[in-house]
Amino acid sequence: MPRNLFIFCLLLIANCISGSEDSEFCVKPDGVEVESKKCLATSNFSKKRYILYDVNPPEGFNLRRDVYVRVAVFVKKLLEENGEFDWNLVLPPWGNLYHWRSKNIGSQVGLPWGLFFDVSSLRKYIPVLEMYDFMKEYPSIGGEISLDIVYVLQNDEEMFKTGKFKDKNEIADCAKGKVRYEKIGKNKFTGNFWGYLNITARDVKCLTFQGTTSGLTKNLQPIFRSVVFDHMEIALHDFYGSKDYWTARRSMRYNQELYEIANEFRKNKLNSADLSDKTERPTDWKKEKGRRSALGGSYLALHLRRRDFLIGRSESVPTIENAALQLKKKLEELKLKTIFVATDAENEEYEELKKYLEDYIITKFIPSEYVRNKFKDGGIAIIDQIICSYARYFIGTHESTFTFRIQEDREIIGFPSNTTFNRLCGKEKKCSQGGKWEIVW
Ligand SMILES: Nc1nc2c(ncn2[C@@H]2O[C@H](COP(=O)(O)OP(=O)(O)OP(=O)(O)O)[C@@H](O)[C@H]2O)c(=O)[nH]1
Ligand SMILES: [Mg+2]
Repeated sequence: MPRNLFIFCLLLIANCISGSEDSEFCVKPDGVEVESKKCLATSNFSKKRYILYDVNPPEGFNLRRDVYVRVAVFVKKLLEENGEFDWNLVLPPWGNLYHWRSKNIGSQVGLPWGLFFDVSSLRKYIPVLEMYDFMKEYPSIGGEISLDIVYVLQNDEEMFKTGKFKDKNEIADCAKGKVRYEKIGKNKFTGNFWGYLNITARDVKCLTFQGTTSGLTKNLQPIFRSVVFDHMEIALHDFYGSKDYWTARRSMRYNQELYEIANEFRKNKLNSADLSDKTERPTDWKKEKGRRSALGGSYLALHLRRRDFLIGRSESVPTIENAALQLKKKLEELKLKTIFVATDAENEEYEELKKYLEDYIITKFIPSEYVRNKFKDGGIAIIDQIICSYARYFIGTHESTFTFRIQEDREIIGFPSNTTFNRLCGKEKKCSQGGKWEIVW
């Protein structure tokens, strides 16, 4: 055995035994059987385990935020029921999203969670770490990180054909053309690891999966220190709408600066402030309590989803003229004079709406160059959502996850639910309000 390799392995063993439990693992040098077994045995000294995940590339920002809740509840349960290991969730960087098309604001890939969310708040629910921190603390060889296994979740097409669903978790052949990993050597797969070229995996398996996230527990073998679940959107919520769901959701406070920008806008343009609006909240989400006494600023907020919704969901999306009629009726009923509009509409559509509502004050958030460059499309969307979440009354777009996230925030802030679960009606004969997912404390 080469002497330097022997010393390397000894050092690793020493690390595993004497190092803090936080960060060290034995790395198995490839091609050295005897030593690698020793190293593998000692790797059990460290209890730190990492869950990583990714989502189907076309999925939008707001569904991805929901997938986080599913995974966070999963990790919480692992910590409670599988306490032998220290489970950690690695936050997949944001980027390459279909809707994030603004130009001249710098790159919109590889964005850390801290840009949008308050990571210390997330940490009060489960241990999470940004990808760049994971890459610093996970062992690498020559700057390359080799993850233990990737499970690519895939639907059971048969169940979708028959409509008969039952729990399934089976290693299967990978669906043709859908897998973004390639074997390039013994124990080595490349692929789209959040855009990092220096990450590979030792193994990739496709998993026909139907069921909730907790069903994935059986795929976590003790020997795997790092497990990736790709297409995590396929795993369903364990307890959708339950207390666990809402606790995880409440931990998703936004980056403080985004609240400050939204508050500034509320104060200057909407005459809205927490004290008078009865929307004051503790800084620590864990101290927040259930209530239905929030009043909100004296404005109606509208989430007017257009663009792809005009094609994909034309039935449930009104014309601008019809939207204006619905809004007028509501403003009269509520005796409000001001509308805040969050929208992805073209400017002509926004101007058209203003034209139909000449007797009212209509405003939208226009980000400064600083805000655009720093927080990008995702941050601007969150600022819009925050402003909507503090309004006296909210009207959303049917089945938009962007709208759902606003509704959840309003439930957390403590509005009476009839001011929240409202939508613009489209051309449908019967305009149902859709699900009313009230908070559970
Ligand atoms: N700033 C801003 N952006 C918006 C608004 N509405 C939509 N967007 C953009 O469009 C994206 C919405 O896409 P998704 O997050 O997929 O939500 P959705 O398309 O409404 O819902 P799904 O049908 O479930 O995908 C956001 O992430 C924003 O980039 C809005 O009111 N304000
Ligand atoms: Mg979408």
